[in-house]
Amino acid sequence: AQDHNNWNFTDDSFWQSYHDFATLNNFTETMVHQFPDLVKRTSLGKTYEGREVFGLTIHGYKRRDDDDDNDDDNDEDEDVIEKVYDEVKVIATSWWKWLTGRSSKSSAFAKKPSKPKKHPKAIVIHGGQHAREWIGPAVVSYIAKELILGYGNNKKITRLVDQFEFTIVPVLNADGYAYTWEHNRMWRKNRQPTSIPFCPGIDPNRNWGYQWNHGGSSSNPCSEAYHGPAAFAAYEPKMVADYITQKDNVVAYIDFHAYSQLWMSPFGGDCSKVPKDNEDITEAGLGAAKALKDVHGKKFAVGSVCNIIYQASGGSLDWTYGAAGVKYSYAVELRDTGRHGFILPKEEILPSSEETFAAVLHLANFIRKR
Ligand code: ING
Ligand code: ZN
Repeated sequence: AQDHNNWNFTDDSFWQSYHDFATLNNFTETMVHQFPDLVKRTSLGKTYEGREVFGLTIHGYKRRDDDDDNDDDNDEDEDVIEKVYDEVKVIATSWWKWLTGRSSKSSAFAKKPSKPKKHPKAIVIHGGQHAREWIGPAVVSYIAKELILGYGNNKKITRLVDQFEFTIVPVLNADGYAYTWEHNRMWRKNRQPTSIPFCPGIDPNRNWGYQWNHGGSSSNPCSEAYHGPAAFAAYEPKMVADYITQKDNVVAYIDFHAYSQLWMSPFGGDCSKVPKDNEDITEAGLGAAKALKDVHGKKFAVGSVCNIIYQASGGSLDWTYGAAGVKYSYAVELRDTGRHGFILPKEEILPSSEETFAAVLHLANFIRKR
């Protein structure tokens, strides 16, 4: 009711207020129509109440796939090197012929092999796993917008969008999100029925199928952290897990929550377990937090879910890392640190989006250079 339907998504004012599920869908739909070569709309599936959960996949049509492109600004340099290489080859080949009277059979001057085309590495980002954490969908939509509008205009963004396929899902828990707009602003879980008729809703972030029900979750359907009757009984974690499984090339995953200003890594369920990639994961996380702080000065602490907030099993990043092998798996608690909590003022949406976008770019660039 608070939202209207003729927004200009390139205008800052859109990014300075919260939007309902229909309007965010309108945004994704519009992006696909305006940038059909760059953006595709992906349906992850339907929720219990029948809402379709949409994501945008964003990937550059130049499809460079240049994994060994290791420097910061060497795009032109590479073209020059290629040209020099060709010239040297011509000269060397003719000298060889003059010396030996034969054409070159040497593989040293064979044409530089073009790399086999492979499907790009994927980065999956979503907000809105928890209904009341409205800053998540806002920030995540903004990230999609920046990647799309930056493509072809901003060199760093262009390179990353050419290199990676981004899948961005603004609102994962669509039923819960709609419920917070229409009935109860503080609702957290999804809206599917439980064994107790007056206590609907599974906590989607206690229902993922890696060490499900191993502490830090509840078997009581009336609890805010109800882990559900079985792993992946909730629609939302199941649809993301299926999506990641069928892609099989996901290198990074970020699940945006609020609030507390934390950049968190696995694990949440088992506090004694340390990821085997912990050094890289932490280095990338610290870099992301620094990139974030450089924008508006906000401090984000970095560490594992279990060490930095509390034990919570059945969380998203434990599954993406532990079961799906997504090396850079994170859960991020966005602004603020508790003054406003879930009811973050709309004046903070744009700054929060800007700083988080910087962090995501840093992470993608970190992975690109590995
Ligand atoms: N925080 C998350 C929660 O589900 C979390 C923290 C993230 C736990 C990832 C486990 C895994 O409790 C909020 N604010 O929801
Ligand atoms: Zn949350």
